[in-house]
Amino acid sequence: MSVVTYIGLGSNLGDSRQILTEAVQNLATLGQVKTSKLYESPPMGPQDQPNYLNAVVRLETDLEPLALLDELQRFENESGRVRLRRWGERTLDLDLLIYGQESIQNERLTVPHVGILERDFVVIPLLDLDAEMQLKGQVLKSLPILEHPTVTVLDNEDWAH
Ligand code: PH2
Ligand code: MG
Ligand code: MG
Repeated sequence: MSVVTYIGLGSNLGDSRQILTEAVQNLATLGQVKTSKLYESPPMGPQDQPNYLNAVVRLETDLEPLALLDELQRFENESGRVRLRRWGERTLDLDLLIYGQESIQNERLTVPHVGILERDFVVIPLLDLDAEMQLKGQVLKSLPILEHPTVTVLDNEDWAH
């Protein structure tokens, strides 16, 4: 039985656009994918780091949550992941944002991912993929953070192809 999941993609080190494109191709080996637009966003956390490229992928997969997390971490590592500090710069970050309707809390995983509703670089690409999405009882398109978005569109949904 396949499940609809959403994966957050971020990069602000190296050739971020190429790194995210390869990440989409890797995700496509796990099931059917659909990509959001590609965005540039100012860093959340330490300000002395480059802007991020961000996007979200909708992935329909048969993998169980922890098996999916293993694959995401494998892709991060295979991309030569460098991560210098908490909230700091990194070559590739793949976050399991949403897994079907499930709420998951264990040592390795919190789903829905913490902080989704406060991050326009996550909410805006999620809305590309499902304009009517609701999460934790909130209608995403009505969130106040969307009144003053900090993200810029770099490319349309075809950016990874
Ligand atoms: N990821 C972080 C820390 N800060 N800022 C932006 N704009 N985008 C990110 O993906 C991001 C961040 C750690 O995962
Ligand atoms: Mg992250
Ligand atoms: Mg992460």
